[in-house]
This record gives sequence, C-alpha cells and structure tokens, in this order.
Amino acid sequence: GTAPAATGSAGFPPGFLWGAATAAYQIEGAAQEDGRTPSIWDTFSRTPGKVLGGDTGDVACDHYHRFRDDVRLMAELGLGAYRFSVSWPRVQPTGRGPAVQRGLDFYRALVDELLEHGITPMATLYHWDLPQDLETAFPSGSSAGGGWPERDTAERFAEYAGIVAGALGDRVELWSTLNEPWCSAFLGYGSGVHAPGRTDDVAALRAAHHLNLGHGLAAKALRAALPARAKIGIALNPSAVRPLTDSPEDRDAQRRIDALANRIFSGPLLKGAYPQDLIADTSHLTDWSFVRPEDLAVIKQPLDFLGINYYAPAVVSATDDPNAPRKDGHNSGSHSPWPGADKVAFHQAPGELTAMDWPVDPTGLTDLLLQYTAEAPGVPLFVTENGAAFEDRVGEDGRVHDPDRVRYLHSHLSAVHEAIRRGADVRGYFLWSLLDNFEWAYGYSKRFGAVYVDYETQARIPKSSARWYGQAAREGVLPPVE
Ligand code: PNW
Repeated sequence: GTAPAATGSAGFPPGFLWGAATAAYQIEGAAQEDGRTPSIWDTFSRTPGKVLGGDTGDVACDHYHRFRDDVRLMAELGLGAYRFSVSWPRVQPTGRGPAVQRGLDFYRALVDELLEHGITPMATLYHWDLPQDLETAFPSGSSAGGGWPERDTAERFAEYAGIVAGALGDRVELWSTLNEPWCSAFLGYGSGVHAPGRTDDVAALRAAHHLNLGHGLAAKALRAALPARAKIGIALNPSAVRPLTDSPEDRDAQRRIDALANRIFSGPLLKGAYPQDLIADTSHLTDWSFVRPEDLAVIKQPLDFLGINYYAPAVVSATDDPNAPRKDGHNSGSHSPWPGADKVAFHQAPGELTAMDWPVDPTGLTDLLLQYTAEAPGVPLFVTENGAAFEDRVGEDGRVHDPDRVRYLHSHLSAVHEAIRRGADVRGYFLWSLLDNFEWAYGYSKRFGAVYVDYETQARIPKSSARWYGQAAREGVLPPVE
C-alpha cells in the first residue's frame, strides 16, 4: 500500500519499552531469610526426582543480596524497563494475615534502585510461588489439598494484591496479576511437571477457573488501591497452534488445543464466558459447576494491557494412538496437560531447535500479536517474555559468545516489528531473561540469560547478546547480526 507505516522500516514506535524479565523464585535465593516461608516451588524442588539434578532456588542468582549490582548492570547495558515478580511468601508468609515489612522493603528498595537508574519497573504479582500453606493447610480440610483448584486461593490472592499495591503503588505504574496461568493450572495440577505436582484433570480445570477469578479479584483490588495512572494487565502464554494438515480431523485437534491453551483464558477475560466447545469437550470430566455465574463479570475486568509470552509454536494432529506425544517433549510428564484432548498428538515444528528442543519460529509471534489485536481491540500489548536457551560456555578469553541467541532475538524482534507494521499496538518487549536462572523442572541446566551467571562465584558475565540487545534498547533500532 501507499499509506505510511506507523513506524519506519527499522525503527520501533516512540516510547517503546526495551526490557528484560525475571521471576522471584528463579533468581532471588534467600529462601529462608527475613521471614520468608516455603512456597510450593520450595517444597517441589526439595522433593527428590522433581527437578533435574536436585536443584532448588535456595540460592539461585542470590539476587536478593545483589539486586543493586544487578540494576547497575541493567543500566550499563542500556535497558529501559525491568519486569520482576513479587514473592508472595516473602511478603505474606502463610498467604493469609499480616504482611512482613522486611519483605515489602526489599521490593521498595529494588524499585527505588530501578527508578534512580531511569528503568521502568513492571511488577508481576504471581509467578508461580504460591505460599505452601495455601496448598496444604486448606481450611475445609479437603484431603485433596487446596491451592488454585479452590476458590479460597483466588480470594487470598486479591488480598495479597492489595498489600503489594499499598507498598509499591506510589512508585510502580505497570502491574501484571498472573504470569502464565496455563502453566500454573495445567503443568502444576495436570501433568504435574511443575509445583505442586498434582496430576488431576479436574483439579487443573478448576485451577484455571480460580486463576481467572483470582486475576479478576486482584485487578479490582489493584484498581481500588492504585493511582489512576496505573496500568493493570496479565501475562498469558498463548499457544500459536497449527494443524499438521488441513484435514478436518487435524483442524479439530487444533480447535481443541486452542480452547485449552488460549480460549479458556481469553474467553472469560475478554468476552465474559467460557467457550461452549471447551465445556462440551470436557463434559465427561466435569459439569463446570465450580464456575458461579457472577464470577464471569469479575473476571472480565477492563485490561490496560495484555502481556504475551512467546517461545515457539505448536503443531498438532488427530490420533488414535494412546501413546502419542502430548506436548513437544519439554514438559511431558506421564500425565497429559490437556484434559479431555486424549486424541491429539503433538509434533516437532520444523526448524532449528534451542537447548529446550523448542523450534525457532518467529512467525508464531507475529501471528499471536495480530490475533490478540483482533480479539482485544483497543488493548495495548506487551511481549512480556521472549527468549531462548542455548549451550552457552565461557570462552578462553572469559567472554560468552552467543550468536544463536543474537539471531533469535533479532528474528523475534523483527517479528514484533512486523506485527506493529500490520496494526498491532505493541508497547514494549521484555527479553527472557536478564540472567541465567533456575529454569523450573530443568534446574540450572538451561541458560536463558542475556547475562551469564557463574553459580560458583555468582559472577555476572554479559553475553554478546546482552551487548547487542543493549544497543537495540539504546538506539530503538535493531543492530545488524553476524
Ligand atoms: C515460561 N511449557 O515458562 C516462564 O514464564 C518462565 O518463568 C520460564 O523460565 C520461561 O518461560 C522459559 O521456560 C514456561 O512447557 C515453561 O509450555 C514451560 C512452558 C511454557 C512456559
């Protein structure tokens, strides 16, 4: 066409945020300091056989003690924004009752340090570290346990949101309630490869609903406690799911996974209803009576932004083989994370693979940004996570050279640019991750950082990708790749 693009061919929109992301349990360490009590991830990682190498987040990147150095490093690299998460058991140890001031003080000090360096903070309230007591010490004494399958957890989450808003509301403008509720529900309670490690299809569906409800209640609590300028959103990990062939069977497999990966969240969040096909697909498991009609209006809070986390697309087909892979390798437990989708097989998408065996395919990111632009008209988007693990090594010269990651970042930022050119309102991008860190069930074996961490010495070594990304952040234009 002849209409001028909103941005130049190389430039990103003015004000575009160039950030990096982390999560509390993955970097902080200090697991038993200043009144913090165990989260479900402390318990899970200390359970033999759950995390590769028996790794835990007890020390992680020791960020709790080194945050000033880490912020200075971000500033030196030229980052404009930083997405971190607040550890619930650090600020409200049992998930109920009074807050711990020392826990809140840590986040106030972190935010002050960011603001002094001109770095915009985005606070995430929940990145998977549920206070263990909310999972175990459930008041009704239900033998199955509490946690996200129970309504009480959504209510507790809103109370905790109000506490954090009270402590940080004068200095943080960007707020995100949940990170990737799909993972919390379906990896935590379905396949069991994440904490708390339960394998119960109905618990997973109940968890998805109570995460949605928790988001809605927390968004209301934030809105009530925060100044009018605050921006409130959620970070999803929608799946760019593609059918293996154009056959009606494979298209139906795609529809089922789209319902369980995407529309189970976007339906209630954006339209105020669960998809009818999802309810039908799972009717042999549950009648969904845990959804109260009044919940739907609570969940459909106005969103100031939607966060999209993207790593790789998925390819699915119909199958009658009960042993067909249920997810592309990386998160397969013995139990499928897709309740009611027994006849769907997952395939490795073509292309180069990262160290997670996830294919490199930036087109899925453009597709998702345009899809959510259509589904949530007028709602600005952020890429709240994107990045890749590769086999990084410190060279003889003491440097870490990671051209694979530079190429990954270049192609995915180009995909964001392409989505903006085609009409998506993308306000920023957060690289996952600032630092190598505790990669959940993979422990420290997978390195996603732009900055290398030597876990013996806690030395931080910016990889070549950190330099490359810092230049992009400073100039607002993608530097060339080797
Ligand atoms: C996201 N999956 O996790 C998280 O938000 C980060 O904490 C994490 O480190 C990062 O992506 C890299 O894994 C995911 O199995 C974990 O589909 C697993 C899946 C998706 C996202």
